[in-house]
Amino acid sequence: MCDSRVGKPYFKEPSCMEELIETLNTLFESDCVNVEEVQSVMENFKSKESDWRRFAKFDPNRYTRNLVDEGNGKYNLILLCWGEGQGSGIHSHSDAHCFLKVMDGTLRETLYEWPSKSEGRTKMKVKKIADCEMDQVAYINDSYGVHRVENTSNVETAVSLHLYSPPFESCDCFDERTGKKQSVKITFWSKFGERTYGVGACKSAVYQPENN
Ligand code: 2CO
Ligand code: FE2
Repeated sequence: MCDSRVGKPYFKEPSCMEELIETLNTLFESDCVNVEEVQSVMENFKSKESDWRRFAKFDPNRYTRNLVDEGNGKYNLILLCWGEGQGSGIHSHSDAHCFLKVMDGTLRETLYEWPSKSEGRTKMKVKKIADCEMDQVAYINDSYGVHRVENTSNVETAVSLHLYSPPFESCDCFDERTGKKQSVKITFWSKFGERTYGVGACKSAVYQPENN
């Protein structure tokens, strides 16, 4: 991971999803991810429903993951749609960078410490709880801990845009009561605005093994 770059170019505010993707593609040409720079580009992209509507698919039972762009193989850009009260299980991020921008509603992030060596027996410890409002960008990687994300509202849905780099296909999920972990395969509810079908495709909310 690299944090600084000499002579870093100035990126103007992306005015639409296409411009955001263009800028991200430029940023990820280098193998050296500048976290602050990506975060600032995503923050400067102001949420307009017209930009994300065609990717926004809700499921009454669980949150959905909808692929927006594959970032030339360097990252996945995914729109997550959270119905009222829906949330993820506690999960890690497979050594990837994870940026989460709220496009609509509010999301609560609960950060936990990694389970101790005596995993499987101890209740997981909460490190921090933070609410993320529209247009804010949160960041996590495995060195921060593991987290759960929830739409705690019972009356409003929420939508968020996530960038994962490098893209990953599975992660670990944790049982809050014991810290016991389980590997979970990640799937998409839709790709590029089209519903995905096939084995596993409909199990789109990946991180809720307790509910599967
Ligand atoms: N990582 C979860 C997912 O991709 C969402 S929580 O934000 O990182 O389903
Ligand atoms: Fe996550």
